Amino acid sequence: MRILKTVLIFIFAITPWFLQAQTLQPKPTKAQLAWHDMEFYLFMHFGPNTFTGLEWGHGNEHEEVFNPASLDCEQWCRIAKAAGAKAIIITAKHHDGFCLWPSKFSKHTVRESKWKEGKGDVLKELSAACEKFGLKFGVYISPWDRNHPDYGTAAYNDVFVNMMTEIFTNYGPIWELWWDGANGEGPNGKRQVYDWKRFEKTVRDLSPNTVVFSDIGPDIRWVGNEQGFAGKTNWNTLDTAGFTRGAGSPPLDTLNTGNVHGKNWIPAECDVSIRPGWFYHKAEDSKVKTPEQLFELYLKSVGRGANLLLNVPPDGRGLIHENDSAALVGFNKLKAESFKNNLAKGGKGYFLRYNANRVTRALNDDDLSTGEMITLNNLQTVEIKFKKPERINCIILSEDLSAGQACAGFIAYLTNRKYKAVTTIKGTTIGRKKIITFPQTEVTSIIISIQGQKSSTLITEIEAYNIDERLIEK
Ligand code: FUL
Repeated sequence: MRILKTVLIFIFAITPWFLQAQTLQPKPTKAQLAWHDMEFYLFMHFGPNTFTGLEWGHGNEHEEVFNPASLDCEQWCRIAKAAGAKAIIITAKHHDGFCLWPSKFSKHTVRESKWKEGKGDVLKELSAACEKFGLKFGVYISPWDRNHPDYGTAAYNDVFVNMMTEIFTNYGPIWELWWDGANGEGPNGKRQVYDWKRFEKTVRDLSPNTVVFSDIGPDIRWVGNEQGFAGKTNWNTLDTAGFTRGAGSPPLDTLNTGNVHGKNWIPAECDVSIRPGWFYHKAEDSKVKTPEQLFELYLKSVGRGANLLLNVPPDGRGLIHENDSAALVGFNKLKAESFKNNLAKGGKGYFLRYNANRVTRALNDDDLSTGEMITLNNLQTVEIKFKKPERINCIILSEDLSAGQACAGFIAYLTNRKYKAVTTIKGTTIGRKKIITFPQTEVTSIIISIQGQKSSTLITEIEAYNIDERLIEK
């Protein structure tokens, strides 16, 4: 026994630190890994505020105000598809407490409204439409409730658990659940002490594959701002010990960048609205973000290894406004045109493993499950060698995350025919996707060198593009 112990200690002592780190690194669950591939999806804020012009309803709005006479969830889904989005997350209940489904645990719901004579159910219509259109369905439910008479007492925790149970039972599968951290006063002036442990257990028991978002996860974290950008350094790992949801969450810049040695895998999601407000307001019809602005958001979220949750609030008719749909379609077109012609593919270039001086196909095969492992050593580089000089202004790198996030620093050398670096780009994390844009340069090769890492980096894909100069990140 003692000999075995000595041998184990010896093996541990001679194991390089990066391999030790590798075994200890937090890794994504299967559901989280699949979440990373979702990239871009829509948020929909919808409820009494859509009709009253408020952002935070008081909770005492008459149910009759909610009357989306032409509601058409299939129109929402058609537009989501045309935008290139992969899911829709809806505010089933915002802070005003109004439920978009006829909950048995509230008297402030669609059932009390005049819409469809009280027989309507937005969650039913939207979950069915999402299924029909091949979109994933997610639900935002605010624990803060400015209407419910039990809010501020222990009984409200039962109400909240019961409401979630209704949602998971009647409208599942729920792909993502969104918990807002806000905790204000209820109708009786009291604040609620949320039983988060119980809430989490309820979701895990009812639907273990649902990914749960909040300021600090457990599965997905808030990115620390509502402008839609992740940190240029963006770790998928976060320390949550000692922090709570809402006011007690980690500092905003920590949420923005994550913690390099964070103990938990909790990647960032960027929530941002296509309009100034979260809910639809007629006065904002002329303030919808342009396709170019949406493209910039894409670069600053998905292009920094996070996901983009773009809010597109339906209007009082129950439809997505024409201005919003035009912007979304325009954005998708810009994206498709920008990334149509990967210059690292199609015989235009080939990849070399520099130190091994061999050609590899793993980096331009559109297959994120194949790649090249790079250990920390300046000679360990990969190179795209173009057959003739190419003009480029955008590179995309991808890293395999299944064993954790490794790369902490990289350099891309863009060189000319004489292997002189004409442009040198330094970066930190790569993560699921790193989109780097720069002024157009004519290059003969791109050499990627890893400068720092937590464990060996498995690069899975390198792409090179020449996008419209106006779209380059400012
Ligand atoms: C915040 C809320 O207070 C806003 O109304 C909105 O729902 C946003 C997504 O989250 O915490």
